[in-house]
Amino acid sequence: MEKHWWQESIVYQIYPRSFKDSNNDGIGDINGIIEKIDYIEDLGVDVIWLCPVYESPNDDNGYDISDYYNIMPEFGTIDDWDRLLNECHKRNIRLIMDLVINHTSDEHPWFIESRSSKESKYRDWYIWRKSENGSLPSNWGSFFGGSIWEYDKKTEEYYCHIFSKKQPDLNWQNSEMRNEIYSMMKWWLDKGIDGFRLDAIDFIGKDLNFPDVKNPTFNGVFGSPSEHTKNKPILHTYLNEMNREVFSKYDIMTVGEIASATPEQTLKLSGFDRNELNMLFSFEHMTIDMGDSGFRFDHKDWKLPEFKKIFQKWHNTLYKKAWNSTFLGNHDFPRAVSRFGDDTTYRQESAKMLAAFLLTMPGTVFIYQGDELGMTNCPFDDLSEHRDVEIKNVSSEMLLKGMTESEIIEIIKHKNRDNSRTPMQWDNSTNAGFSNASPWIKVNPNYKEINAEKQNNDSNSILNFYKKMIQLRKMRKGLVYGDFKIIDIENEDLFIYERIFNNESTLVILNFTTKTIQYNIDTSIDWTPSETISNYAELSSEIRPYEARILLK
Ligand code: TEU
Ligand code: CA
Repeated sequence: MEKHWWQESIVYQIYPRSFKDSNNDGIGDINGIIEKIDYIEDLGVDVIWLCPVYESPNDDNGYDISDYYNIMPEFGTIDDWDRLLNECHKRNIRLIMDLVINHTSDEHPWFIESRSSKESKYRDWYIWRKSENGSLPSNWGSFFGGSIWEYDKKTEEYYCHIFSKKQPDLNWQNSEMRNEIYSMMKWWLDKGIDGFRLDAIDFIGKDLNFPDVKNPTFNGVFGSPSEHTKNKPILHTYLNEMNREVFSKYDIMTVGEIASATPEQTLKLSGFDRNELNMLFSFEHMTIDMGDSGFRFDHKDWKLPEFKKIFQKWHNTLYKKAWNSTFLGNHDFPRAVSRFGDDTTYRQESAKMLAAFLLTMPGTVFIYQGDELGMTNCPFDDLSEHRDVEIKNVSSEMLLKGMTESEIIEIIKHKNRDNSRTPMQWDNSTNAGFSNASPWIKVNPNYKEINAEKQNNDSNSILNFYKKMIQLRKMRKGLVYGDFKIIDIENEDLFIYERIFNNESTLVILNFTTKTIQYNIDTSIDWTPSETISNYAELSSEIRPYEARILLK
C-alpha cells in the first residue's frame, strides 16, 4: 500500500475574500488569515488549500489571473504571503495554492498581446477561430452564460472562453506557453509551497476541433461543452508532461478539479502508477440532484441508495490502485448542511453527522471554511445582493427571456455559488466579526446564532465535534487506508458502512433523515465495540434523526 503525507492529511479550504478582513475594506485578505492561523491550527487540519490570491481584476473572484507572480492588492502583498507560508510551516501546516491554467484573465499581458495582432508571438497562446459564413465557430455554451466565442473586432476573429469572456482559454497545444506555465509553477514551488489544486484542469484537454454539441442547455442555443471538453486522451499527455517537468521534482500534493471524471478515467488520472495527479475532485455525488437538462440550477430529487452506490463504485474501482478525495462542499457549491443535511430543525445534528461522514470515509478529506461551524445557505432577497459572475450573466439571460426577478431568485436560491461565499461567521458582533467595514457580500443573517466564538466555548458544538472527528481519523489509520463496505445499501434512510484495516474495524451508522429508526446491528458480527461515538449526548437503542453512531473495535 503506497503511503504519502497527503493521503493522511486533512485539508481546509480557504476562500480568502470571505475569510477575514484585517484592514477594514470589507474584503478578506492574507493578513486576515494570519490573524486566524491559531483557529486553523486548533481545528487540527494539516493543509490549507488557498483559493487564488494572484493579481486579478476579480471578474470571477480571482479565477481570472492577470499576473501569476504577484498578489492582488486587495489581498495584500507578496511579503504578506511569505509571512502566511511561514506561519503555516511553523505550525506544521502545509499550504497548497489554487492554480488556474486553463485560462487567464483578458487583462493578462499575454492576452493583451495576443489580441493585438495576428502576428503576435502570443497569438497562438490562446484559441482564436474565424467565423464560418457569419456563424459562430461552434455551438458550445459557456458555463457563465452565452456562447464560448467572443468576437474581437480588431483582428476579426473569435476567442474561446469556457467560462466568462474575461477568462480566455489558453491554447495547450502551444509548447512555449506550456513551458512558461511550468516555469511559473516551479517558481511557486521553490518559494516553499506544498502543492497545487489545479482549477478546471480537465478543460485543457478540450477537443480543439470544436465539434458541435447535441444537447443545447436551458437557453436552447448553446450546448453544455461537457461532452467535448472532458478528459480527452490529450489531457493525459499534458498531465504527464507537467508531472515530469514539475511535480516529480518536489515532495508535493496535487489535486485536479476534473468535474466529470469517471472512476475508470480516475485510475489513469490519479493511479499510483500513472505519474499524473495524486488525486482529483470529481462531482458525481455533487451533481446527484442536478436535472438532466444540463442547466445547473435544474433540480431533481434523489434517494440515499443512489448516493451510497456512487461512493461504493468509486471505492471498488480505485482501492489500492489510485487515490481519491472526499468532500461535500467548496466555494462553487451550496453549503453541505443545507444540501445534504437539515439547516432548520436538525442543523446541529445533521452538520455533525456530515462531519462523521467526511472524516470516516476513504480518501483525502477536504473541509470547506465554515462547514465546521454548520454555516448554511444564505437567503438573497434580490439579484442586486449577488456577486457571482455566473449569477449575473445567467440571470440577465433569464430576464431577457421574460422571467421575473422573484422567479429567478426562486430558481437559483438552492445552488447559487454565493451561498458558500458569504463571510465567515467569527462572532456575534457587527458583520459576524469578519470586518468593521461593510463586507463585499452580504453576511448571512443567522450569524448571531452560528459563529465560531459561540461554538469554541461549547463542548457540544459542531466545531468541537469536527475537532473530535479529526482527532479520531488521526488515531485510526483504518479510516484513511482501510477497505470500505456499505451494509444494507438499499436502505433509504441509513448510510451504514464498515471500514476494515488489519485488525481494526469501524462501523459507521448515519441517519440521513428526520426519522427515529430501530436498527439492530448485525449480531453475526461480534460488534463488541471498545468505544461508541455519537453526535447525541446519550446513547439510545434507536437511531435518532440525523444521528451518527460510530462503533470502534
Ligand atoms: O470551477 C470549474 C467549473 O465550474 C466546472 O468544473 C463546472 O463546475 C463543471 O464542469 C460543471 O459540471 C472552477 C472554479 O472552482 C470556479 O470557482 C471557477 O469559476 C471556474 O473554475 C473558472 O475558473
Ligand atoms: Ca481587507
